[in-house]
Amino acid sequence: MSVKRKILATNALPYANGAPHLGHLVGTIQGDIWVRLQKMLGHDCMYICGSDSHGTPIMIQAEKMGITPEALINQVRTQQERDFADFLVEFDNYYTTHSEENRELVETIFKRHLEAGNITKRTIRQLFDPVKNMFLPDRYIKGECPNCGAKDQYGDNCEVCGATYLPTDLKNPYSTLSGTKPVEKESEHYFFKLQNYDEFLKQWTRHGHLQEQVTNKLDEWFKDGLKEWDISRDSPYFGFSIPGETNKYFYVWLDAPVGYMASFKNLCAKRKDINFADYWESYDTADLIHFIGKDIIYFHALFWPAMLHGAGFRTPSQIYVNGFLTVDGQKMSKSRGTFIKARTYLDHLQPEYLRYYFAAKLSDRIEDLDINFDDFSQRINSDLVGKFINIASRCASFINKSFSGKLSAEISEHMLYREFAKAGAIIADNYKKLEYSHAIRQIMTLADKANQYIDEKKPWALMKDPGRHQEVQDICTAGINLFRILMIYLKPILPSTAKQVENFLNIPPLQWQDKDEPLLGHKINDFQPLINRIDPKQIEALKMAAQQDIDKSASAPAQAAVTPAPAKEPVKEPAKEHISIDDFNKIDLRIAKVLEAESVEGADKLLRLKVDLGNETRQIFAGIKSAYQPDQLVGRQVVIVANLAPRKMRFGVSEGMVIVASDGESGNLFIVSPDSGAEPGMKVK
Ligand code: B3M
Ligand code: ZN
Repeated sequence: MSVKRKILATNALPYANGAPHLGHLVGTIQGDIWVRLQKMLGHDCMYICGSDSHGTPIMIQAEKMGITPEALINQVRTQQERDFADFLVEFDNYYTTHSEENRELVETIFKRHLEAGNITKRTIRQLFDPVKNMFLPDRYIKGECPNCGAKDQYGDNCEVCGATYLPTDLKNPYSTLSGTKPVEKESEHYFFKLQNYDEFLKQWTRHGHLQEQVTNKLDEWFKDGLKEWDISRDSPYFGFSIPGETNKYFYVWLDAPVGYMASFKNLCAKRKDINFADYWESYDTADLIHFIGKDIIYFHALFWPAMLHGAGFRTPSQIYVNGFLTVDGQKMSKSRGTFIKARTYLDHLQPEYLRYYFAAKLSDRIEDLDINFDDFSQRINSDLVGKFINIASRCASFINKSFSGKLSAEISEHMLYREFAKAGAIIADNYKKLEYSHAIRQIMTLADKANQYIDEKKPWALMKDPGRHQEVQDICTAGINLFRILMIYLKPILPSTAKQVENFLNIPPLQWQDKDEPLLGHKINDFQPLINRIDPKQIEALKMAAQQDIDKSASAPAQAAVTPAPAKEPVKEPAKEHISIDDFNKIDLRIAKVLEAESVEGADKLLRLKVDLGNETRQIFAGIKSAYQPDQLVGRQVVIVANLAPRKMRFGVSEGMVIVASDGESGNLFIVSPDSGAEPGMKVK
């Protein structure tokens, strides 16, 4: 084995204002697989996390629930810990940023930067809610878009026309907390002079600590120039107060990453064999690895190394960035019915299914990861049950029944065994590089080979000939040993199945290097089915439960209501009435290009379309099957109503409507298309 390394890995700290959802699991599982691999290779690797417990949203959420922020963050932390553990994510410590360790570390870092002249103070003007008596973060201010006049737009950009602006530019602004008109008010803030680290960061970000895509993203930011960072907030705020100040707090994002250090410090107090300085004060003794989502690159790849370096701590060895989770090609969102809580999933499906599915799709690129439940079931049933587990179940029964559980004393298939064992180097390498999907592909190719081997040898046929029983034992011994190697390779992803296999094989916990020595002359236990097929009913039940969760929370003001399925009867022509131009302007008609079209099982009138809307794709269920073959539509441009409220149908969510001409009676339909030259996303008016 290579030299034993000390590694500290962290996962982004989820906010303590809500239950974990499937999106949180992409990073936690990605990190967990990586850490488990390192442990299996014999390295001394720890995985740290905790709740991000400060900030305005947590304060507001607690207020809404009528409890203290402390009570809220404790409650959520317990749930986070339980949910992650049940997804077999093994954190060595799950702590909180609202801790004494964190306060001390944040104060130390702040003081060192203050002394070094990296922090300045100046007065700024901000919007203030005179009723709530507090300054308003941008997300709590809404108003009319200064560009197009659309109502109820957030303080930073308009969802209707896409314009970006400052909250102070909004027309008729109001506080979403009290509904009153905010006033401008002055206050003194602390700023971290990030630009002092321009040279340092340009160097650091180009020295192999980041994925290439991240480095490129950062180059754009460097081009824009690094700016001072506002690190203070006024009271009322839930956070750490700034020493020497009254009513001023550190901004949550200042203390959040320090929470990694605090969580580790807390672990050091519990475990006497590790030492804080080895991991945070020197570059030679350990590696420091952060797993984060793509939305928090700025904080981790710019602010964080600057904060650490300037305060005399080491900078990270590596930051690994992952994309977002989408469900059936859609952003996870309550209004689309694609929001799934971690716990709701666990109520219906095994955690390892999701771990495997994520692994099968993860690479080191920062792409969004889509979960499509048909594909999900198909993957699990075909790979894990049909290929992998099948090897053991085909061989075990012979060994158990006819050879009293005893494996042969020698391996008859040296070549095949060596081939399997040799593949371990490249598979481990793919895990280390986060190319999990490559690793899975290699493992499944081997699984196919093992099944082919058994198919060719036909032990069930040989068993009928009493003179050939030794051969049967040898074939099944080889089969079980190939299975054992595959289990080693899958163990970082399937730790619970691995435990069952260790029981079945009657062996101590599998390590990576165990692949090199076959298990021979050894007594194994009875085989129990280890992974079950997914029944479509389980998926249905999960989807229903997720929808129920959404309905339950639908009373919350920020959620868009889910509109009911459309009436089946053709709509009768209403009496003609004039509408105003404003009425007409409410309808957002857009050019869209059909990317995919297919029939919908169980619906004789509908086609499912995937359309390109310029900067997004949408799914639309259109009642045009009587007039069009799916293939006729692909590539065609159509006109759609782009701002129709999403409709949840039995088959999925429809996010728009295709405009057709029809006489209303004959059933003849004619899609309305633009002249050539039009582009997807163009407005139709
Ligand atoms: N809580 C945002 C997030 O959950 C933030 C991460 C902090 S990591 C130090 O993605
Ligand atoms: Zn606008």
